[in-house]
Amino acid sequence: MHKDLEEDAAVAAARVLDTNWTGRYTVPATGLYPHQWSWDSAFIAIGTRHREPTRARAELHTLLDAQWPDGRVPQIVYDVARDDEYAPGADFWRAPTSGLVQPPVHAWAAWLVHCADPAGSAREDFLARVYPRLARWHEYLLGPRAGGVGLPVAKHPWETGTDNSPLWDVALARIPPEARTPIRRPDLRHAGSGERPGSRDYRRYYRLAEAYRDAGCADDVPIGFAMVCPLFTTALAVSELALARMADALSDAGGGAAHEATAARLITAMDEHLWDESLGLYVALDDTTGAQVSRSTVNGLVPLLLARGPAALAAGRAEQLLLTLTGSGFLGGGPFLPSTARDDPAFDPALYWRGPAWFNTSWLLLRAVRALGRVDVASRLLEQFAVARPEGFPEYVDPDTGTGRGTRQFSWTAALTLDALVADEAAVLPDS
Ligand code: 9WN
Repeated sequence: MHKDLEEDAAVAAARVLDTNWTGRYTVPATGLYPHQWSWDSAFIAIGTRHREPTRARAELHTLLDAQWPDGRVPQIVYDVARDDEYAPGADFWRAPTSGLVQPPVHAWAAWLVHCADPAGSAREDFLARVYPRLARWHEYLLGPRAGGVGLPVAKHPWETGTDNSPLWDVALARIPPEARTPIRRPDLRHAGSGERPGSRDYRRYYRLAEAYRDAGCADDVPIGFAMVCPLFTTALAVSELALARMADALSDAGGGAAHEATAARLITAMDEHLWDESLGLYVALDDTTGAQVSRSTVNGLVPLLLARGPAALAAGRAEQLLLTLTGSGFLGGGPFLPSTARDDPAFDPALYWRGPAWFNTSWLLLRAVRALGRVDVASRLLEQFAVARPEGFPEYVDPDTGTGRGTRQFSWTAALTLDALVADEAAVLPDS
């Protein structure tokens, strides 16, 4: 991209983030998502750290302030004054936060935020404040949330962050499409119905959320949905490696080695249970049946982040992932990285996580290939960030045309565009 255009895009991205900043956190989008979302705030902090590191730290503190006593970091922290603008809301959960969670990218984000401004971080005691909370968050995922093979399970599609990915179809089909709660869809005021999950999906989403809520959000009560996801697992492994860096920086004797050992255990289990040789990527595992879900999605490419390092994928896996990433199902079949492979039967270029190219997943893969020195693949992925600004920082884009889809002025699109353009880190986790 031309230098002036890059600067323009960075200035425009910063404007989106400023508009969506509430004073304590950043909403994902002012209309569609008027509260604080868990993994959004992590991605937002990753972009914000370049301009406003104090604000990036505040973003993470605000989220962690909502941590539950059992360690979980909630999917949504509600602005109760705006409860009628998004559903389900605080009234549904009968609590100021959702009882669900989202992928644990937070410790990784916190480490990147720290590295962007070590002096400011030290002044605020940032690492010492967030480290114990992040460690407790991971203990929750590795304790009450551990499934049969020891990897954390998502108990609702919303917890995966990739809500209507075909990875969840079989498990979701077991949930009756009937909920007691009347379903409101304020989301359809802000995005086309062909770009959002359908009403049958929503009835199941509500049914599952009701079951979880009515069980007191206890994890020892089966509710019919428990899925192990390669993206979620990778986020946790990278975040464990980030905790190891933090432990070392805080001179927590033994902490670094323990977190590295946890990351290694997660990666070994993922290699053993989630690899699909015929698809050439990682897939989901249904913890209820023990069956793999052999669908080709971007979630299964994300483990490429773990290609190298103190704990890394089994030999040969990274090379196979790169072939799949550049093959016809993904970047070899069109300009942008689809959420669901082009050759998967569910592929739909407009429908949410069933085809559109999202910016967080492209950023995850960008970071992975940059760390491997694959500038050729990195420049392909950067093409998506070049359309972010002209398309109004959309939530996702058509993977063939780059046309914006979903809502606009979307915070993580802006934040990760900023990061993709200005960050020059060639490592998944910088040293300090
Ligand atoms: C449910 C906020 C969130 C993202 C998710 C994305 C979408 C919500 C929804 O928006 O999910 O959490 O209503 O569709 O799938 O990844 O965190 O941006």
